[in-house]
Amino acid sequence: MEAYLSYSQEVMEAKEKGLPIVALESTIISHGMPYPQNVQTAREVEEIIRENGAVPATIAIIDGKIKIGLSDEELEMFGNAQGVAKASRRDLGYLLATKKLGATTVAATMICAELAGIELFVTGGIGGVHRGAETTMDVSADLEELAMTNVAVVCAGAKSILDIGLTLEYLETKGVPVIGYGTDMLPAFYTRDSEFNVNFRVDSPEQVANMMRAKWDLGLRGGAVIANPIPQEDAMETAFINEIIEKALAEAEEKGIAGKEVTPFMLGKVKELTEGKSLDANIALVKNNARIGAAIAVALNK
Ligand code: PSU
Ligand code: MN
Repeated sequence: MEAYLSYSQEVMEAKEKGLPIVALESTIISHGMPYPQNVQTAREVEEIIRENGAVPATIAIIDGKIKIGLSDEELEMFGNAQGVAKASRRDLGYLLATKKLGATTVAATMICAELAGIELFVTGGIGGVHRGAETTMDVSADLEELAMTNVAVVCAGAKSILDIGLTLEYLETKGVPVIGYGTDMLPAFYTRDSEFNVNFRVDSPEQVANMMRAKWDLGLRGGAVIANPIPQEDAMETAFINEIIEKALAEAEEKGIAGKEVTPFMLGKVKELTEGKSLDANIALVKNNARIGAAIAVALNK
């Protein structure tokens, strides 16, 4: 297994010294944001993690290896490359064997983080149960991964391009705790609130760390969703963003977008319809998550 893993210098040293490490995904870089904001954001997020006492490990599939931590050149190449495959659980073997570029989703990043011994992962939004999933069966592999892989995921909640209620039901069935960081309400990515409550509210990094430790000490497999609301000043107006999401969903349906294309299509469409405002919100919330995630990684490391 170690033959497939390739650590950056920084992450290797952090492992040797037993420093807290935060995993970061790469689908957000290749499919979630346009170049060059993607690379710039990735760099800034890494820097925020360092400033908050942890070591960032951006994960991607490059040249037949699972890279745990990217060099600056690799990040630049990856963020600007054409035809990078979106890599979830099912894609890992193929992409490694064919030495193609792969951008790890939440599911694949969790798998790679666990292989590398990293317990905490920061991202923007997780995949979930899509609206209309009762007929399309479009349920993100992220949810299954949360059920079985021991990595805690800090995100800004579930986006309302998804069916948030069904996503919560699925997570409940699979025994995945949904934790509100400083909130009782599940945040909906662009907005601080949704119509749904979280399972548990926690107000400090130590509480999150203690909860994860207790779960894992018991041998209970799986991760947790740690939902951290977007900062007030960066949040979008609920009615405005919902209207845009409805439009984007209608267009996706009309065009017959399906499978792994759905989420990237929706993100791109929402950005277009908000004239870039959704991208600004996305960048702000990821940075906010990086701050909290680093603090949780530090607490988990104690
Ligand atoms: N949500 C976002 N930005 C993203 C994604 C989701 O706001 O970039 C990406 C993540 O990598 C997530 C993936 O794991 O989309 C989910 O894709 P799917 O729904 O096809 O499982
Ligand atoms: Mn899907």
